[in-house]
Amino acid sequence: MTTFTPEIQSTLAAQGVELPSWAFGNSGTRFRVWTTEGTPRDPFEKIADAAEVNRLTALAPSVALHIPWDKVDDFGALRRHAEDLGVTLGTVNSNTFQDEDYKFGALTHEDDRIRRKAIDHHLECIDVMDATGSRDLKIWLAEGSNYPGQTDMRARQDRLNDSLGQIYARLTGDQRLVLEYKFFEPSFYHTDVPDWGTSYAQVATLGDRAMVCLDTGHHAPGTNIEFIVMQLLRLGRLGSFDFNSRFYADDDLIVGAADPFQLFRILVEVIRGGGLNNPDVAFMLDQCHNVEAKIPGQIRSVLNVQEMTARALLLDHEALATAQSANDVLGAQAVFMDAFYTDVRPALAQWRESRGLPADPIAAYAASGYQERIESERVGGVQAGWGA
Ligand code: AOS
Ligand code: ZN
Ligand code: ZN
Repeated sequence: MTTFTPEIQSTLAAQGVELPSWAFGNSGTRFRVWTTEGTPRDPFEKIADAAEVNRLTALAPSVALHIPWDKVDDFGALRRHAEDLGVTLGTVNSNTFQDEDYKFGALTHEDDRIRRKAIDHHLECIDVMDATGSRDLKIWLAEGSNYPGQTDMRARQDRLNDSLGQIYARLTGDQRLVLEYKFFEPSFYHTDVPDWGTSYAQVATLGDRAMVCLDTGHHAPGTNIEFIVMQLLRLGRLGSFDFNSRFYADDDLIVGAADPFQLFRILVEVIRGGGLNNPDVAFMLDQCHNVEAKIPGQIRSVLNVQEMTARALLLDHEALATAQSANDVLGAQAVFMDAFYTDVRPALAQWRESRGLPADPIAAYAASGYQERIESERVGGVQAGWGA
């Protein structure tokens, strides 16, 4: 069986992956939102479910919020509730994609009234961050156009920059603005922040506390995502990951399910670039569990990240560097694949037990009675937010 050095063990022990509150709500596709028994009825119950994932894995110390989906009267109370359950409130995600006014844009809109409304929504999100103690404001924009000639793409970049500048100016202390990119959807001809280069160009003008968010599902098929990870780390602008996996589009499936090798390659570059357990690079999930059970789905997800991290930590960098500098193509590839093919699951199970955690967190969840309890207690759970 593989053994982990004390150094690898302490690196693994320090790992944390932020869970999205929306992963615990009902979700689906544009065709149907499926209901699941035991679905949380409010943000407090979403936090409780997220805390259960952390209790069984010690891997999920914080929960991301989405505003207004997670709007409550008293964010201080939500924060205390989270802390009582051993987790913290993390990234605050804004939402400018479900309001009639934003049909033709929000932070890029031509109409000053609508653009002002979108900026004010972000300022409100920063008020929430002040109350929750959150550091990051994550902005994903559903803006763009469907037809060539429909809009002035360049003027929209200028308005976007002005809007982001106004939002950034409201941040205080160690708060950050993190701008997510996505190459399509809901617009299909052009998207206002389609790629890492545009996100980087926008945030670089704002200041040091403006960063790029890389969602692994937001690239064209075949894109070398680990190259982007390497470049953003090199430039000091990789603020966060939205981890998930995809087969075709922005599928938001369990991270590491579609292409574990890609997750491994990304983690190799994260480690190479000093991004692992680096507070400047937040690891988050951005997933929806449409057909699988939600809490075990999140447990599976954080374990997948942990397993690929362990494999990436086993990469023999010395042997790799030797092969690389000798242009030993097959030798370098063999070293790389040796790490990828190492089955770390038995060693991780044993290590978990040595730390007082269940060897098999999914089995422990099934045996805990938590699912039965929430199914009997909660009736009328909420959607993740789509259409809510
Ligand atoms: C949308 O595609 C993005 O991934 C965003 O991060 C979004 O806010 C998230 O999926 C929640 O709906
Ligand atoms: Zn995302
Ligand atoms: Zn997405």
